[in-house]
Parts: sequence; C-alpha cells; structure tokens
Amino acid sequence: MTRTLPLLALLGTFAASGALAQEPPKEAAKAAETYEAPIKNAKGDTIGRLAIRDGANALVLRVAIQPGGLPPGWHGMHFHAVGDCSDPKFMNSKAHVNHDQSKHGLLNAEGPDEGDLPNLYVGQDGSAQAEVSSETPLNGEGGLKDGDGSALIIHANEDDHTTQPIGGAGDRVACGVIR
Ligand SMILES: [Cu+2]
Ligand SMILES: [Zn+2]
Repeated sequence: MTRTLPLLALLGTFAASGALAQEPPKEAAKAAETYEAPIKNAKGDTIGRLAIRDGANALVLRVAIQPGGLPPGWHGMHFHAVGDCSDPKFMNSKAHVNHDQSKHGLLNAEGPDEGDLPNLYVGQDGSAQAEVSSETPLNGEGGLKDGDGSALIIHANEDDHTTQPIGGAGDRVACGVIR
C-alpha cells in the first residue's frame, strides 16, 4: 500500500494543476448574493440577523440571535407570506408561504408547506446560531422576494412538524423582513 502513495500524490498534483489551468480567475467566479436583514422582537428591538443565499436547488438561511434575544429552548421557525413585521404580534406577516395548499409540517405526509423550516435551538444565554436550507427560492417565481415579500417568523414554542396549522408553535415572538 505505502509504495503506491508517491504515485497517488503525483497524480494528485497533476489533477490539481490541470484544474487550476481550466478554472476562470477567482474574480470571475461571482459569489452568490446574500440577503441580510435584522430580526426584531415584539418591542421592535433588534435581537439578531438573518442572512439568505439563494442557489439553483435550495436557499441557505443563517440565523444569528444575540445573547438575551430569546427564551432558551426550541422555537418553531417559518417563512410567512408577507414581508411586514410592523405589528407587535406579527400577524401582518399572515400565514406560512404556501402556494399549493400543502399541509403544514416537515414530518407531515401531506406536507410540507413552502414556509416550513427546522426548529431553532436557543441556548441558556438566549443566543442562537443556526444554518438551515429550504427548497423555497429567494428570487424568481414563487420566491420569498415576491410582490409583498415574506417574513422569517420565530415562534414561542417548538414546532412538532405535524399538526395543523403551525405544529403547536404558539405565539410569534420575532420577525425579520425579506423583501
Ligand atoms: Cu410561523
Ligand atoms: Zn407550515
């Protein structure tokens, strides 16, 4: 086995230089656009930030909640249909993004709807860092940045990913506008 290692290393070198020669310069490989927005609580205070990168097959959402931002534990997290976080209960954000009348829930056989996301875990200090993906696009047809935008809503309780309409996630406690 060990005698083949130098040859493998050599092949590796050739492969690497070949790839380098064919790739366009780094500047030309344009990084995906990142949409960023504050996440606010019911009092309108900023408690964190969201960042979304859109790709061909999925978007990737990052959520960062600062210490003291939310109560510790699991919290349901969804994309809601309207980009409006202006009222304290965040009801202006309407229901989940759902263009085809799917049932709610990542674990529901008749789901999920397009707003469904994994739960967010908030640590003992009230902070959270998470990265999740969604097949719902940010841009284009059926995307989060449609005419009235969308909102990232964080709920008081855990989403069970099964029951209607929101998996028992309870009140809306934080909101970030996506427009
Ligand atoms: Cu929700
Ligand atoms: Zn849902």
